[in-house]
Amino acid sequence: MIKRDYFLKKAEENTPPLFFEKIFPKSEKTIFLKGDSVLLDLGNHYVGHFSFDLDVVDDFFSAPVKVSIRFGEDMREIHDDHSQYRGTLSSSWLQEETFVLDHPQRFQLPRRYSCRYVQITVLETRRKTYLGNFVFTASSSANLSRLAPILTKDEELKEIDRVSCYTLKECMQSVFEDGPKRDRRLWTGDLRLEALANYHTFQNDALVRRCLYLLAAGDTNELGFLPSFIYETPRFYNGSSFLIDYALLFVVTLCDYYENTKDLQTVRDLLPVCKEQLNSFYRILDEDGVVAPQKGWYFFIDWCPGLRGRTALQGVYLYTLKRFVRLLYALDDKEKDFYEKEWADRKRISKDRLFNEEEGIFLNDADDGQRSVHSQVWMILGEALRGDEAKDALKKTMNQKDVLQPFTPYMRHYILEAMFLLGMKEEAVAYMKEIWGAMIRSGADTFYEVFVPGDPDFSPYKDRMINSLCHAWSCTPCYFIRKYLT
Ligand code: RAM
Repeated sequence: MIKRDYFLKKAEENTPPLFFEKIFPKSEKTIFLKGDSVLLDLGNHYVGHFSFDLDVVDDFFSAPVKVSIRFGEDMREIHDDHSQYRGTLSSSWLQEETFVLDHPQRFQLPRRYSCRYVQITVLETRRKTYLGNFVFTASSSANLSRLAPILTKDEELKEIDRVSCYTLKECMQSVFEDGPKRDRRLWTGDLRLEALANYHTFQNDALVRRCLYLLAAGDTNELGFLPSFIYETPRFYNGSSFLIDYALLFVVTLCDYYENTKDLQTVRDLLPVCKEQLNSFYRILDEDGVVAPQKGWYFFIDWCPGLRGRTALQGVYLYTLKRFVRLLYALDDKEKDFYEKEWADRKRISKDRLFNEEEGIFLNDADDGQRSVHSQVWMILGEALRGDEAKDALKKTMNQKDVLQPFTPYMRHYILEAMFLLGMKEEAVAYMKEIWGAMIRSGADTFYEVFVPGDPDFSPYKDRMINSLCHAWSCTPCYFIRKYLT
């Protein structure tokens, strides 16, 4: 059997069952005339299908009934004027649909939605019209009974943990999705963080396994890197982005997976794919031993506008080597020494070439003299910088003017990871409260795709309406809290 078929078969075998929950929102209105509308509140964020009854009241419909239904992850999305949408992503992600219904019926909308609020507007009808028996059938592949109660006494952390777990649950469907509103698909960078949180919460190891096989089934690009996302419904299709940090994080995800499951078979199947990712990176080093710039969108790191990312990307490579060496030792793989030496050499070379001794931070011409938190964090995680020197570099850059700061909870996760690595527990707790706590204080039911304190309208896609308000990569406080703080 060719490799892709085998990987897809393994992915298929690990398809998770979905758990369903029915929500019956109360409606203050059931009889509608043209132009009437009602707002339903599900009481929390849910992902699933919506249905209702349409019926006559005192006379049969003399013409079809036209309804518009809008789903909002928060109330702003209910009030947004979609005609003003100017974002870079397709407006078809905006959750609003119009239907023309000919007869009385129970109507189930064909698509799945991600929302807390549902607004129904009758755009056209010539008779009194009944709309009622509203049901939202929510789905998730997270088994809530596996979630252990949390032991911390800190009420704010408890609340942050609750919303984190809930965010993860919403994104767990037939794959670990990035966001159930948008893009509703499996991305490697999101998967890595969801899988980490999952080991400490819902423990659906089969779902991680499925996602690893799905990504491994992808066709690599001309440099040998895996696609950063794939489509799986109704059939497998290769994603068209090849972000190098995400390709490396595939390797890290397998390392995490092994440490948490000890599933040797999956690791043996996917080890060659991992080696290919690292070897591909090695091939794109320049004469100084630093990753050479590539064509197009070749790294992600964060949605921070204008970010130069070669130092951070080099750090991701070091971090991946560190983790991979640990895995190879556990497997007693014959190439462990080779990768260990590469990690040691590359750390030294990276520090010599990219670190600015005078300022005590990573600052260099490879990134056009740009100062960023991102560079420090990834070099700390890769251990090119350690101990007090590492702490200083973080302190000199975090929350400093003229230094680029993270824009996504994804990048903020890696700040927390660096803080825990450096033993900065108190700072990490304060940071969780400052960022994730602030999202809750601003009314979040689930954690967001992007969060910039003081700038609620920021969007990497040039229009806030398209942002995802339930985004998997923001779910990891539950991982940190449960692993390090209880
Ligand atoms: C966005 C997605 C996803 C992320 C990529 C890089 O389109 O929301 O979460 O992994 O960008």
